[in-house]
Order: sequence, then C-alpha cells, then structure tokens
Amino acid sequence: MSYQPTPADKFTFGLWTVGWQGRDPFGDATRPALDPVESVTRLSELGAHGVTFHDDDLIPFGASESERDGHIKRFRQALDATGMVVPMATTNLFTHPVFKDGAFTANDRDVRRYAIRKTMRNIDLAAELGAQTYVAWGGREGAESGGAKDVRAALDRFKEAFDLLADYVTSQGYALRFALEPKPNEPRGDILLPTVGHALAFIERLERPELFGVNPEVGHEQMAGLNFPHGIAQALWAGKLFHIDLNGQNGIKYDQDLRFGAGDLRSAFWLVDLLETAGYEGSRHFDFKPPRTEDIDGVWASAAGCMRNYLILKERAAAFRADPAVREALRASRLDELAAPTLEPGETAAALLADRSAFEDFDPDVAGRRAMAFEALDQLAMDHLLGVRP
Ligand code: XLS
Ligand code: MN
Ligand code: MN
Repeated sequence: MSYQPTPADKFTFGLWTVGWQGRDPFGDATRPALDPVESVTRLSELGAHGVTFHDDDLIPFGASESERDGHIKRFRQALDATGMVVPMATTNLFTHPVFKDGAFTANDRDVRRYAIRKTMRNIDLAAELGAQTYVAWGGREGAESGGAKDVRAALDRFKEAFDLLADYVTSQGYALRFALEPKPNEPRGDILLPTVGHALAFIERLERPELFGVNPEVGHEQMAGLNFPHGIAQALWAGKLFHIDLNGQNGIKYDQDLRFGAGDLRSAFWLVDLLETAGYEGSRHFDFKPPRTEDIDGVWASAAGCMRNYLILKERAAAFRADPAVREALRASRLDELAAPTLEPGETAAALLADRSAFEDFDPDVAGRRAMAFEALDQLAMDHLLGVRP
C-alpha cells in the first residue's frame, strides 16, 4: 500500500497550519510568510481535497475593498486551477488587540457588535466559496480571574450572537451550519465552552439547535485530560459531529498542534477506527502546526505526514475489524450483548419487577466472576497497530 492520499479521502488543511511562521510567546518567526496560492497548489499536489481559512489568513486585517477583491480573485483562480474546494471557513476573533477580552462575550458592547459584523462579512464569503460549515472557536471568550467575567451573562451574550448568526444564514438562504470548537485554555486562562460536553449542552439552549454542531480538536480535549474518541463518539451519537480538527498532543500541557499521529498514537488508532466505522462523511481536517524547527520543506513533509498517518491507521483499523480472532475476542468481551437493548420490546417497569431472573434468581457473585477478556482484545489491537499480526 502506498498511503498516497487522493481527494476522495477528504483531507483538508487550514491555511493557517502550513502558513504558520513559527512565532510563539518566546520567539520570532522562523519561516517566511506563505502565499495562500502556494499553499493551495502544494497541498493539492500532495493529494489534499481542500483548504479552509480564517478571514485574516486570506485577506490581511485592515485591507481595503480593492485589496480584498484582489486576494479573493487570486485565491479563486488557484482553487479553479487545482480543483481544490473550501468546505469550511471561520473568523479570526483573537489576533487584533480589540479582541483581548473576547469577541461575542467581550465586556465591551461595541466590541461585541464589531465581532458579529466581522463574522457576518466572512460568512458571506464562505457561502460564496461553497463552504458548508462555519467554525466558531471562541479563543478569547474567557478570563484569567474570577471577577473579570460574569460567566452567566457571557453565556447569554454568546447565545445572542449565535442566534443572530443562525437567523442571518437562514434569511440569506445559505446552506451553512455552524461547528463550535471547544478548548479549555490558551490563549485565555480559562475559555468558555471548554470541552465537547460543554458545547453540546450549550447548543441545546440555542434557538436553532439544528444549525449547530461541534468541531472537536484532538489536542484540545487531551489538554483537559479527556478521552478524545469518547468525546467524538458522544458527538456522533448526538448527530453533532459537523467537523473535526485532527492533530497530535502529548498529554496535559500547552496546545502542541503536532501533526496527526504524533502524540497519543493509540488514541489516534481508536479515533480513525471510530470515524471510519461510524459513517462520518465530513472533511478529515488537519489543524496542526509544523514545528518552528522546520524549514518550508519540513512544512510539506509534516503536512504529508498527517495524511499518511491517517491512511496507515485506517488500514490498520480495517485489518483489526476484519481479523477473525478479533471478532472472536469481541464476542468473548460481549460487545454484541452491549448492542442489545436491556429491556424486551415494550417491556415495562412492572414487567421487569415481575421477572424473577432479573433479581430474585440472579446470582451477582457468579456474574461478578465472569471474565471480560478485555486485555486479550486490546493486545490484538496493539498487534494490529504495531503491524505484527500476520
Ligand atoms: C486554536 C484553534 C483554531 C481554530 C480555528 O487553538 O484550533 O485554530 O481551529 O480558529
Ligand atoms: Mn490546537
Ligand atoms: Mn482547531
């Protein structure tokens, strides 16, 4: 197997990922700026399906109308020349100092109004370019200290903004849905909607919940010490996995944004297994940062590595599922039984109470001695992941 990606794999990259110049809190840029047109061309040559962008990745903040038109025109030409698509776009509501206390939940009302307008403007462009998903990462919606933010009021303002944006896309007739991206911290000390669970609960309070899902990022959940595939499974279960940000992270520390497959490889294996077996049809979007040690060749090597690792894991996960020994091990661990409803069709509480086998005649000591055989099952997964199963 060559692990050569094709557009059918639906791999997409943010312009800000390969375009990251390596500026961090302690050091200056280590790479020159990358022209979005070059990113589109190189990513297409590597086998990607499309690109995504923040408004300011494509059109520098403060550009005039005519400069803006010029940037969009060149970008469109690169898309047309390569066949690359733009399935998702988002807004930069975090770089300019105006957003230092947040955007939709900034304490200052005029900043909030400006943030909504900036977002509406880029939503128009996203729709024009054919995007189906609009991501909202609330990077600076949060605080460093307790008295600085009335979180309940901030959540009211957050809801207000999203309700308005949902009305806007509906009235414009755009085929766009929103994907909220959780993150626990960085750049704020604490960010609102810190995990997939918080975001899913928030969505149900919106006026048009059907237009909102989540865009979970591997490293963001792992920064909170959470099991990423479990979060993704719950999002899928709720019908809310609208998009996904794939990358790598080594445990609870700063947002590493390593290439996909770096960091927690076992978690990556279970994630690919889940996406590929659950019928997820969206983009496999990489939101990573080629480390600042890399030159431009290293950037493309890192991007290619994201896709290659996904395809390797996809192959390994499929081999795991197809292995007769695995099927037997899954039965020994009673996964088939978990799939069966606990109650008979139509069974009531009264019927359950009348079933002596469920309680009076049930022997918990015997059941407590049953082996679950999870270790043998997990070793088979490990053998497949490490490529040592014949
Ligand atoms: C930052 C986020 C950001 C979003 C898009 O940590 O991952 O890149 O994906 O604004
Ligand atoms: Mn990240
Ligand atoms: Mn992200």
